[in-house]
Formats: sequence, C-alpha cells, structure tokens
Amino acid sequence: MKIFLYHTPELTPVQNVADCAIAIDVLRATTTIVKALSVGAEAVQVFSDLDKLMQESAAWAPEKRLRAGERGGGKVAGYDLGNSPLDCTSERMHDRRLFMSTTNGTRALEIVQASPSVLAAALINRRAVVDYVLSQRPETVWIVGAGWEGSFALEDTVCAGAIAHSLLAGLNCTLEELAGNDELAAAVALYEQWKDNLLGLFHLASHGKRLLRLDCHDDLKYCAQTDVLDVLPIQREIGVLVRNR
Ligand code: 3SL
Repeated sequence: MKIFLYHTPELTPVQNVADCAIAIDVLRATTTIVKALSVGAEAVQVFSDLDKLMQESAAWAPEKRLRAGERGGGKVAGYDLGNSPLDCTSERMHDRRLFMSTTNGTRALEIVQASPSVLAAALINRRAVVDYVLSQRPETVWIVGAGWEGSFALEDTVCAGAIAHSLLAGLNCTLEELAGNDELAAAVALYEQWKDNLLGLFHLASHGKRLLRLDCHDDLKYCAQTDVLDVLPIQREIGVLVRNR
C-alpha cells in the first residue's frame, strides 16, 4: 500500500484516480458529515455549487431533507443549517437527507468522486477509517485535505498524519514503505508533535482562528476529539455518502 497526501483539492491530480480516496475537512465539513450520519441522517449529499444543491434538493419532500450551506464560516441565508457538527441532533437529522455545500470540504469530496472507494474522514472517526483501509488493503490511497481556498491547513494535515500513524502500526511497516510522497511523511511528524494537544494546534491554525473569531469555541473542542464515533461515511453513488458502519 502507498499513501499520497494532497493538501488541497487544487493540488489533487485529476488525470487518474486512487483505489481509495479519503477526503478530510476536520474544521468542519467532514466532522459534520460523520456527526450527521451518527445521529441518523439517511445520507449526506455534497455539492460545491449552491445553485445545484437547491435544484436537486427541491425534488425532495421538505420533511425528508435539510439544507446546510456555509461560506466563509457562516451560514448561507435561506439554508436550514450552517456547518456546525453541534447542530446535528437526532431530532433534526433522523431519516432526512442532508444536502450540503461548504467552502472547501465538499470540493475535496467532489475532486475524488470518481474513485471506486471514497471515504470522509475526521479525527472523530479516525479509527473507523483506519479499520476500513486495513480490511480492504487498497494498493493506492489518496488523502485529500480541504485546506482553505487553495492553501494548506494544519488541521487537515494533522488528521492525515493521525490516519497514517495508525496504519503504520496496523500494517507493521515503515514510513518509507507507506509514504507515497513527502507530504505524508511531514503529516506523520506533525501528528507526532501535536497528538497530545490537538486543540492547541487548532488554536494556532488560521482556520481555527477564523472560527474562534466567529465564536465557535465549542466546535473546535468537538472537532479535536479522536476516535469518538465508530462511523464510516462512504460514497454510495456520486456525491452521496452513507453510513457504512
Ligand atoms: O471550508 C469548509 O468546507 C468548511 O468546513 C469551513 S467552516 O469550518 O464551516 O467554516
């Protein structure tokens, strides 16, 4: 197995696909997707484009859908929700499809949607993602960070490092054997340095600071937890993620 890390959708190759693609937007899209599925959402359907989301979701009965729209960290006017995992309660989500568009996270999922196996990962479900990869043993794995508008993000990189760190133990191999590019090796080093203070790292991260300015302290705390939900969002059809476990 070789794992390649791409820090942003813009840096991700488009001329071929990996056997397994893992999209990460720890702050906060993939954390929200995991949480929504954990409390009973029927599926999460992702869009980079807000107009497309409106068009497709209009075909669903209002009591069977929720629309989540985020731009610049804030909720888009006219949407039911923004992008906080803390808004995903079972009362709200139960048996509904969450139609979701965010600034970067849903683009990360979209860029890898042609892969035969597409997963959404965050720190909260790191173990479930690792277990799936260990059970399937794909030859090539791409981890794609959402970043922020084309730039590197510490929180996505540390999560990629957390996944790779756990895979190294599970596969009993060396970093040299596992790492497909330098980015992956650097992500493991970042995780090793910050694994006991992930919330501290989020306070240092530029998007963490952006969310703190928007009063999202509790979101940061929630997103900084590791291995707390045994939920694996996996793509069932293009753009539609369902709970695999
Ligand atoms: O960029 C994204 O996709 C979002 O996750 C950003 S935010 O955390 O909702 O501000």
